Amino acid sequence: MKEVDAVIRLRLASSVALIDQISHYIIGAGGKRIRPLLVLLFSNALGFRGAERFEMAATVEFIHTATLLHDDVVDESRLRRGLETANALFGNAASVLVGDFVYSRAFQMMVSVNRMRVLEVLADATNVIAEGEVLQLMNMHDPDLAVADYLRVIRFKTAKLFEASARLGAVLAEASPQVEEACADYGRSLGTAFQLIDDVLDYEGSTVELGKNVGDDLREGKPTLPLLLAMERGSASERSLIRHAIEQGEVARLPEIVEIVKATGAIGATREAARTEAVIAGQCLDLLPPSAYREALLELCTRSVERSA
Ligand code: GRG
Repeated sequence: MKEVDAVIRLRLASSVALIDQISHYIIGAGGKRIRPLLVLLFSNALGFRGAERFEMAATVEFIHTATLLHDDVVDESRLRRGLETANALFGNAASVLVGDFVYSRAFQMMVSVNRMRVLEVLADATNVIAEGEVLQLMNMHDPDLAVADYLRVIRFKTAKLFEASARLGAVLAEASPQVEEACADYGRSLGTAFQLIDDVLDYEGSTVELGKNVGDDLREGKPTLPLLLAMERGSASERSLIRHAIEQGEVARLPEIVEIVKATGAIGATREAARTEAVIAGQCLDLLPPSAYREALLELCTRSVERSA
């Protein structure tokens, strides 16, 4: 991961001062670096030791960073990684444009490894992520959203980049199609579990630990699984309170809604759905040869669902 950080620093360079300032601001704020970790763990587990793995790991972190810069503008978020968001500090235009810089730099990096399959995987992934965000936009303020449609959004907007990261490890190692699919399946399930927990933490997490404001999803009228399940399980009056909050994007009664989401067992059920996905992810690892890397990938499944940040 130190090598990845070195590539990130090297590749962020731009002669345009504002690009340098904003890109270093968001990258320097840290983040868990899970997606690059997936590239490294899978390529190592499959015996690939070439320097291209560091370039690919940095590339997926750049794509992730670009999506965050864009997402915080779309969501009007004010806090990210414990700091003011780039849009809060530098404005929406600068955030979107520097996001475009980081995104297109990622494409320069993926070309540099000279493998058409890498380009294919990442071009497809970024396209699906964008589709996921548009789908989510269409679902805003809709309390009647079906659970299957919610799951489609999270597979697109979040799980797809996890899937691509895991798959890239296999592509670099020139693994068989069967092993490559198992790696991709792991990433898809882990990413789904990860987003389910992200949606739980928006109701029961702590702003300080998360480094972003809890309650943001409700403020935007985002119908996530904790709310959908709470409506299914709650009384008529609880259902109508949540419906109204989703329709209006109203947070005035957030504490009451958090109580309902917890008391109806909706948080527990969402966590359980995440655990199920994490178990499915773990089973995908059976096709990999035993190694410390495979063990780490298994541990990541547990950690991703038991996390509080
Ligand atoms: C630029 C390809 C492209 C698309 C733009 C706005 C947008 C379309 C996509 C946003 C997708 C998005 C932000 C999904 C949420 C993913 C998510 C769970 C983010 C938080 O990830 P963590 O917890 O963050 O790994 P850290 O801070 O640890 O890196």
